[in-house]
Amino acid sequence: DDARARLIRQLSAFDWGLVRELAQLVKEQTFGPEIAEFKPAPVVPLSRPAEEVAEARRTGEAAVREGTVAAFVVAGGQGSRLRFDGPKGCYRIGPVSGKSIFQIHAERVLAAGLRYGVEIPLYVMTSETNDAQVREFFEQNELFGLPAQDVAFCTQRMLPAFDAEGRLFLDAPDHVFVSPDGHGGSYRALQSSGALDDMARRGVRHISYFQVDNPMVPAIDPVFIGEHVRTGSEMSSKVLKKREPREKLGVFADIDGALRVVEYSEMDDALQRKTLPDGSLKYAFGSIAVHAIDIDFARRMASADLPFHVAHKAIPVRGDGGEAAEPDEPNGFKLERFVFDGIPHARNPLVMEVRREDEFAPVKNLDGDDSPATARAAMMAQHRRWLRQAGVDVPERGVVEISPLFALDAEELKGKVSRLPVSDNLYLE
Ligand code: UD2
Repeated sequence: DDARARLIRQLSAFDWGLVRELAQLVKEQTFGPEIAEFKPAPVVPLSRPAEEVAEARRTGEAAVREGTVAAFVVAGGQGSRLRFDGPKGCYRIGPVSGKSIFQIHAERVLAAGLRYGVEIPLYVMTSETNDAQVREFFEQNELFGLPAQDVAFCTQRMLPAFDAEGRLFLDAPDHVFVSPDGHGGSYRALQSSGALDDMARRGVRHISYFQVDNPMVPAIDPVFIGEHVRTGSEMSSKVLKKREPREKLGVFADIDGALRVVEYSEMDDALQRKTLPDGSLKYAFGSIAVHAIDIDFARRMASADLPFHVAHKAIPVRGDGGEAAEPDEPNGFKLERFVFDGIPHARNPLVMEVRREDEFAPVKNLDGDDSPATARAAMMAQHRRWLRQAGVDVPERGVVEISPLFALDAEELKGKVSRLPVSDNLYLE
């Protein structure tokens, strides 16, 4: 009876209109990622005049100082590729300190607030799969020093997966398999949790959006915010030069005058490798999933009919013994919305280039590319560079880490450091 009650409770909470729609979508969907050649979107390049950058910085700093910017980290994903038992944000990435990714993000928000003399709120998106763990982690760590009124959580929606006939999966006798509805669910999560209202009350107008899996991302980037504000963009995005043509990053496209992201999985090999007459890569820039989003725009997107993307995945199913097991081969279809599908609806969407070595080292895989090892190496290389720029002689070997609470960038470090004792194991806080 208990099990039956549980199952009925879960089923009663489903939005059946949507479930039917999604089942239909799965039944009708055709696979074929191939998208025809398209025009790459214009990018605000790194190589613009210094005065332009300075002006953007001034505008952005003023916006932050006035309290119009909030930080928002999406952390509702399952991080299955990392095979880490827990929310990805709890992964201890600090090369010396062993700080978690969440701590690093939170300290960047705190440090930016101290720098600009304002309380910057941090909103964290979780999903049913990790919400309790994430909240508990923040509480255990005393919100990493952030005041309680400056930290808020919102939880994204879960959706069932379907087989090719549009049927649901049971992963327990009394439970239908569900998974998070994609980072595109963040608009709705911000709205339904009251986060957007809370932002409006505080005078926040722009959201600095980033993914939990990138420990190098500046939580608050005045230059980016400044470009976003001064161009009157409703949703802006950061890109960088791809490491190689097939790097798994979405590409910004100008399709019939509208800006949109073409996911890497939608482009075939030949298209990804396409070159221009001068031999350079046609789709040279990749999205690092960092956005500046206006709150009024987020509110609009929360009720917009953004598309669902269908992914063929291995769905855990209940075996004869009652235990759920993940099959070796994909057996079903998950549906997700993507945050960047908002971009074609935005006024003056802007795309800005940044340097990889300054802000992108994602933790996706257990080893190899985009793993904890490559992220730590990139973080240490950045901190060595900052130290050298500050006139400190740092050895190539050894472990180096600079806490966001000590310095957020090379400039700040320079101001604080005259002579430092340097050892093999350097940690500055
Ligand atoms: C994403 C982008 C890719 C590139 C790359 C940069 C997509 C489809 N692709 O690739 O173009 O920008 O990131 O690192 O987004 N998340 C949630 N809820 C969900 C699903 C994901 O919060 O329901 C979060 C998740 O915690 C993670 C992030 O979104 O921080 C990225 O998700 P992913 O690992 O599915 O995206 P990925 O690496 O394929």
